[in-house]
Amino acid sequence: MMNITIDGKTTQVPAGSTILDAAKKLDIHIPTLCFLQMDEMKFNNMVASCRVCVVEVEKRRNLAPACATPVMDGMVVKTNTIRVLNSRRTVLELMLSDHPKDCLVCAKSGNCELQDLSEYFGIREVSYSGAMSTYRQDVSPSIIRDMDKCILCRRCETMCNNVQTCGVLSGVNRGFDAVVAPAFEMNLYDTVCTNCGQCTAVCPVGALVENDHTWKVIDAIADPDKVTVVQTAPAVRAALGEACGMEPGQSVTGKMAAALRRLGFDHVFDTDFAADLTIMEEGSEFLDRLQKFLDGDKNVRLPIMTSCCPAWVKFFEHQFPDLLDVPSTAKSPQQMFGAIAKSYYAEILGIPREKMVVVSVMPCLAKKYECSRPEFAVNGNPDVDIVISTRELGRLIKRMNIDFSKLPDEDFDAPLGASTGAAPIFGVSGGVMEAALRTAYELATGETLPKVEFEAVRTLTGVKTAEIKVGPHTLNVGVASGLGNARKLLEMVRSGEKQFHVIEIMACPGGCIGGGGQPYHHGDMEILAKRNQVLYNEDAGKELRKSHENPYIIELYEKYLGKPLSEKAHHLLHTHYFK
Ligand code: HC1
Ligand code: SF4
Repeated sequence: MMNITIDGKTTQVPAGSTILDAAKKLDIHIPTLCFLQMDEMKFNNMVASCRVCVVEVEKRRNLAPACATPVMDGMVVKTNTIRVLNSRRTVLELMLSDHPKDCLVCAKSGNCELQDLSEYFGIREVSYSGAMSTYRQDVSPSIIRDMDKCILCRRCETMCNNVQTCGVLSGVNRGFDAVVAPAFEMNLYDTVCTNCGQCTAVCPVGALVENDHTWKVIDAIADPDKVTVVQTAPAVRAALGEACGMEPGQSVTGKMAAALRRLGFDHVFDTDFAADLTIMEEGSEFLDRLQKFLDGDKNVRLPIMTSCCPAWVKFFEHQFPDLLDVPSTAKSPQQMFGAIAKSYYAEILGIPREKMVVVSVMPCLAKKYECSRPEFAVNGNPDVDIVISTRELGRLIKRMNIDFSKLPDEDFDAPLGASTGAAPIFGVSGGVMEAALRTAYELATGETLPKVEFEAVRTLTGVKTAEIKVGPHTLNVGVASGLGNARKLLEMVRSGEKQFHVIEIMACPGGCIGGGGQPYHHGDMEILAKRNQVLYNEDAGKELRKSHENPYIIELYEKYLGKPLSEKAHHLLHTHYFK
């Protein structure tokens, strides 16, 4: 152990700890900007590039960055001398001298860590002026890159390369021209970017933000010639409260339905309905493949892999093109919902699909890209027209003067708003697997499942494997969240190192609760754990907890689709992948 004294208070920390670690232990606040550490997802950005956290160390000539300076035994540190304060202020002013001052119209205003620090240090003017670096804006369906605002903290690079292993972003050029960009400074859309949005989740400023579509939603609602239908993803209800000023960990399902109605949507539905539908199709596809596999059919490969996460789909299309027959062909719940809304439900309403506008609220930025894929359209009319993130819905609610926390709890509309407990848990890593196992077990054995909870897939760990008994079969299941963890499982499949039967992958660490479009958690992993619990509670509170028991799903098959994997179900609910 190492002894250290900071601002007159002494403590002991293990060797290898930084001054910042020791200060945290002593409850002494040292401001940081580039630094961010999330051990649970193996994210560690310790580049010490911003110098906001400098401190004075006794007997050292230079100030030291607290985030990257290891504690030496007997170290004496001061965090608030005039030299330290002046240095931090100068560093911030230099940063601001090359930073746009358009905070009034910046997407990050109110959530910007640079803005917060400027306020914290009471900076009212910038003493330095001169040339400003300028860079073109890069707009992808999911993300806007505005590198004029980049402060070169490298958090996005750490996320994209170390956690997601996509390798899209890195520092290019030198000196004043230095920028974090894709190779050859290509546009994100032309790279192997998965649109996961995790880079936007860690960007401290407005350099990487979602492509905001809130005004498109307002225009659609205001158009008297359109019928607007909204669906909300499982994970949104676990975090929307945070975007509306409530404490983390509160379920706001009923308030969310009420808010969407107040916003003016004609039909307030739920992606959870389509999650139940996904289980019917994916579960049946799995049982079909398992039987053929056990019968020795050489054309069938296992494991089957879930296909609901569009960033994951894009990842395997780019990185594992030899395994395109492995994922389930089932569309994601978002896209199943759109396809059913614009066929089955448009027919119930007696309107052409072109008159309907389907809006999704998602915790995810890749869903914006997913709905734009050409295979998810009929004669150019997309199944899902507009996707907004949880953050954007929070903004809309505020913009429309809705006092969210005081709203009553309301139900979704029928028929596309009904769901079982299997659906909300889609939003947590392991949830789709658990939902699928509940239905696969009962369809395969014809028996009632003795216990619906599958604890083995319920932890927040990045990679989970388990053996699960389903009737006469013992299934090897794998669950990964975060694309780096997905890569590990995929490598095992590719090499044949382990025979899995089913694998669930979600691109974002922790699953959709940690999606790239969720309210910013600023590295606080407790918030993810609370969101997790909201969704498990929602499942436990439901009377029906297995997708095949959803009466409106049963009705949909009886009246429209026939049975799972029917020709009509294939046409509307399944897809294919591209190299
Ligand atoms: Fe997800 Fe899904 S769970 S992908 O993580 O399968 O975004 O919440 O909506 O489509 O249901 C996201 C969440 C979401 C789909 C479902
Ligand atoms: Fe990398 Fe995901 Fe950001 Fe694309 S969206 S650059 S894959 S972190």
